[in-house]
Parts: sequence; C-alpha cells; structure tokens
Amino acid sequence: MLQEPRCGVWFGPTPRWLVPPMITPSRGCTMTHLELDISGMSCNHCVGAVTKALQSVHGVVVEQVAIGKATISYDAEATSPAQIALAIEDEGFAVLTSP
Ligand SMILES: [Cu+2]
Repeated sequence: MLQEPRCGVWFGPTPRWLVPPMITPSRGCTMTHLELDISGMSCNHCVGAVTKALQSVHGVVVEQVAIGKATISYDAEATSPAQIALAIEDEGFAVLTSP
C-alpha cells in the first residue's frame, strides 16, 4: 500500500506566503492557524530565537514572528499547541495565550 506523505514532513513547492525553506503541508493535510502572545521578547535577537525554536518543532510552519507575538500554522497530527509552547519556553520566553 502506497503511503501518503505525512503531514509536515513533505518538502514541496513553497507557498508564496511562507519564508523558505519551511516545511509545507502535504496534500490533504490540515494546518491549524495559531497566534501566540509571548512575553520576554525585547529585540530582534529574541525574534530570531523564537523563530528558530518554532522552526525546530516538527509540523510547524512559521508565518510571522515579531516582538511579543508569533503567527504560525501547525499540523495537528504532528504536534500540539502544548509542544509548541514548550519549545518557546525552552528558549526562556513565556507563552501568554494558552490555545
Ligand atoms: Cu532580545
């Protein structure tokens, strides 16, 4: 039986709205939009750290990261909001919105 590429692990053509080289959802994959309010961010270094933390989470597509805020989409089959928050907290920031 032919296996469908799992959500979040398929590296295909990058949609215009994504910053390459991001993971793009596979066909039939449902991505959930998520906005996070993050405390402890004060400069571009923090933006970079949060971006890197989010990118390290399997199944996450980073849309935009700014000071105090991150906008992402995630594949609910690959990860969860709790895992995403944990990755940010590992970098020393706090997630204010609990989805
Ligand atoms: Cu900073």
